[in-house]
Amino acid sequence: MNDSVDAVIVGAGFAGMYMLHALREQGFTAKVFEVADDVGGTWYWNRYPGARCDVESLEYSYSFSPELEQEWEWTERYATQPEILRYAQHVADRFDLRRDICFNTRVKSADFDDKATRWTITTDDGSTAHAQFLIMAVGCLSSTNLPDFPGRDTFTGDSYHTGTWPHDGVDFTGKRVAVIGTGSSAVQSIPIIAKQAAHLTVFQRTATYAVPAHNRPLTAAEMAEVKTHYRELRAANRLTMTGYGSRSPRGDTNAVDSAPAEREAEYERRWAAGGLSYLGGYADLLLNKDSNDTAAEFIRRQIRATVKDHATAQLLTPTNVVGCKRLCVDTGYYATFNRPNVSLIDVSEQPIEQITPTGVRVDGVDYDVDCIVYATGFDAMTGSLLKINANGPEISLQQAWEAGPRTYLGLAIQGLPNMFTISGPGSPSVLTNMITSIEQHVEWIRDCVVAMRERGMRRIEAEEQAQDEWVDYVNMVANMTLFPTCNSWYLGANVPGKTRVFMPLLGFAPYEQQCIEVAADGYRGFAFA
Ligand code: N01
Repeated sequence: MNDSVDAVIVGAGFAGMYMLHALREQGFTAKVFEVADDVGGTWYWNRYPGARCDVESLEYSYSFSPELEQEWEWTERYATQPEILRYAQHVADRFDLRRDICFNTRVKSADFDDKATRWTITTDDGSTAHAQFLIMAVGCLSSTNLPDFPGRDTFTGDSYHTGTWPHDGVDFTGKRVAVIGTGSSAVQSIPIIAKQAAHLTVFQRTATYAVPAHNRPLTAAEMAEVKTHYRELRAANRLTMTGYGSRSPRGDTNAVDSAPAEREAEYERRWAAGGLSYLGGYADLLLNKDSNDTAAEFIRRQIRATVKDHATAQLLTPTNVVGCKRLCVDTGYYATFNRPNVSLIDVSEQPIEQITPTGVRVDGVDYDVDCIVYATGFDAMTGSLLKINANGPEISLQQAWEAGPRTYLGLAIQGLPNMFTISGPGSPSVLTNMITSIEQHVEWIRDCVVAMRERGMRRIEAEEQAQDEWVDYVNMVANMTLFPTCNSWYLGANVPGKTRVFMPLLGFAPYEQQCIEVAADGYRGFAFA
């Protein structure tokens, strides 16, 4: 492969793959570096039992190629990890992407040479590549968070993290298993692990809201219906706040203004339909605590009605704002705690004291197990970016983000010229259908570099004032909502020592419009040379 290209892309997940394709289509040369030995990003790594996407498969898929859309057959309402990985592999083959992807290669550092207007990218095997543009497609949830529990390395059994699961799978049959964490990864894996294990002990720091998936096979008729109207569906999704779910539109009235019986019927309807659209019942669910309480209380009642043991039900019942941590989508999560081989340990007041050679110690009590599953999430949105030692002419990424991430549009960072971040902090990314957000970013970056080429410009950098205003805007929007009220990974609160900043921007459709306007206004807020 040529070591000098127009663009180096870091990561071969859905963002990196489409970025490569989009640049190639415009006649640019590009090279992708990927740590894994295949494409897929998140869906390459997260192979834990029960892993599947909680955005419906007909929507969690690329829209850029109508042919791809028509030929790919999803089998279930929510696709499993293996099926999504097969889809990513199919895309790589179909668009002949692999010839420009260096697998098994980690980017260690990147240095911008202002005179030459190009980046030198150094990888872990010591080789270098040169590129005018550096495009970070590293994923928002790809740097695992493994808490530094005292004694963690002394455990003599097997340990796993849901985000780096063994490729051959794990058979828990007859084993005593600990799962630490109760976020989405745990909610999906716990019911399956519980069926295999001799005993499962779940260590919960914060109780979780989960709505039923009601997953099922897709019928030929519904596939045909969507495929006939795919363009309209994609366009309608891009007009939503989340980039998906237009088939189950968000209510435009406020929960506080609705009669209790009406609200109950609406929550029942959405609960029966299943999935994340539960939170779309009313316009103000994440704006008004009283409204949120009505939606939260409905779920709490479902938990109490499902879980037979009163004390366990109490422990499993969340008290925080529903949706301010990512809502989970489950298949039998709460009911799993009715099994005689499952116990729940509260670590909210007394944190995990120690991992011992034989298990987990909490409040002086030892829980001996054969395996520990860390379902403890990710250093989200910034973790993977900050692992790369990226140096602009005067400032490094680490310095620029010392007090938390700062970007312009979530796409660019002042001080790091000719570098773009796909679904970076300050853009809607993790609050949306990731593929919709990825496509929007890829297309914006593609159009931007095409415009630069047409105008004979080689250097682009976010202006400080535009970035400052953007950061203020992202914060202002977040502060209008209930999102900052709980310790979520959106705020970096799950990683000890991480600066507490609400990282994503709410609202896909208004954001896309802002990006369009910035471009139409001659890329307002960017300096060119
Ligand atoms: O991670 P999480 P995840 N001691 O951060 C607990 C996406 N995703 O991998 O809540 C004890 O949500 C932590 O406790 P607390 C989705 O966007 C999507 O499950 O911080 N416990 C929490 O319970 C999701 O939101 C899908 O108090 C500790 C858990 O570990 C995101 O990925 C599937 C602890 C971590 O939960 C991340 O989900 C899976 C400690 N020291 C994931 N540290 C679908 O599409 C952390 N915890 C369905």
